[in-house]
Amino acid sequence: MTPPLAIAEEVRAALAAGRPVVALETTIIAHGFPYPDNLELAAALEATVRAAGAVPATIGVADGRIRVGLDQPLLERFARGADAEKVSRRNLGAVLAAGRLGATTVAATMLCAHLAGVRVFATGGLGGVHRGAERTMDVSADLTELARTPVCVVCAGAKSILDLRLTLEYLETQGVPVLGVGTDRFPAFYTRDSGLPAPTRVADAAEAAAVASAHWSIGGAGLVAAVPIPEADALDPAFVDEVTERAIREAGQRGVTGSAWTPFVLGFIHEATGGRSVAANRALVLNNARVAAEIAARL
Ligand code: PSU
Ligand code: MN
Repeated sequence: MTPPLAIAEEVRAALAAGRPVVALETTIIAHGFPYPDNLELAAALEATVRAAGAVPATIGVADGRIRVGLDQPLLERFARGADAEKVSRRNLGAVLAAGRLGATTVAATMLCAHLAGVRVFATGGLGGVHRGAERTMDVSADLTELARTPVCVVCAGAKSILDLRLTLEYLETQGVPVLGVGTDRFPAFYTRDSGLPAPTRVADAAEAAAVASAHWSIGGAGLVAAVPIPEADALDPAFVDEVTERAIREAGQRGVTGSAWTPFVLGFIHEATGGRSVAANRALVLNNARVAAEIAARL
């Protein structure tokens, strides 16, 4: 059986010619940002990747196929996306078989990027080990995907809605390199420093690409290239902590668990902070797209 891949002509041509390609996910479009900001962001991300010399490949599932490179009508469907299902590795087959619309998470986007031959992927924040995971066993499939699929995920670290210390422990156990790009601190999405060290420091995109190549040469799988949010866009850590605590408490009181937990908490934070977290989120994703294009160009 071959996977039902539908690769856009521009992406196919770039891959065939060995030109740099950067994958982008659809969960942040469908569930991460409000409409129509999300549609504008999707276009801005693609433009940023192009400006940095790579071809964007936004990935999602529609009509029984994995779409690598989306046209405008399909981007619009994801952006309006109330009907888009959150797709990870576990339900990718089910969504394909039923022909439903699927917004791919980090895990599913990595899997699809790899099937298409794309090695670098830019996103906002990684999923991780949840607080209280020693009781709930809620560990994002993003982490196990990193352990099995050779794609470099460029992100701004992970949000402190997670247990970041355990997230780094888990990645270490799974043999996933975590690179701090231009930093020796592990970034925490809205803020530049989670209070934890980045396991490996690299100076820049070129050094990140060199580590990725070496890692893949020895049969390694995924890597995390963690890029701190630009200084000017970072939020105040005390403010982020306070809102995060409230968001988590609210999710607990409403009994939100499982795959619904992350979208609920992110949505709560966006509403509670007005435009501030959305603006920071937008800035960091765009920055990651640029760095991802630079890494892809060096590979
Ligand atoms: N973290 C964020 N923003 C996001 C996500 C995580 O800061 O948009 C999304 C990503 O698509 C990620 C998914 O892959 O949530 C993880 O969900 P879960 O925790 O259910 O594995
Ligand atoms: Mn989970």
